[in-house]
Amino acid sequence: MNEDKKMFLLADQNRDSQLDKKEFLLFSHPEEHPEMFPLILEQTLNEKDLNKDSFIDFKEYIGDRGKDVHLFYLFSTKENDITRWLTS
Ligand SMILES: [Ca+2]
Ligand SMILES: [Ca+2]
Repeated sequence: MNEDKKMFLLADQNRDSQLDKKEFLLFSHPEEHPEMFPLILEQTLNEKDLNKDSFIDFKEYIGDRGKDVHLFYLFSTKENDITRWLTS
């Protein structure tokens, strides 16, 4: 099942296969509705968890964004704990 279909089914709270106004808001702005959070979380995990171990580690979290600027920044800070964590 694709992601939009899952989102649609979860938003369709009375299961009539149509979205009324309230349900459409759930579908179009899921991040504003707590009942949609489990699905957002699942989708975000799937997307970010590159090695599929069900955890998002820091490298997965920063992903492509962190390759240059962010890594340089992190390694050049005095936050030794973060540096150790990244390199371990
Ligand atoms: Ca409905
Ligand atoms: Ca992972």
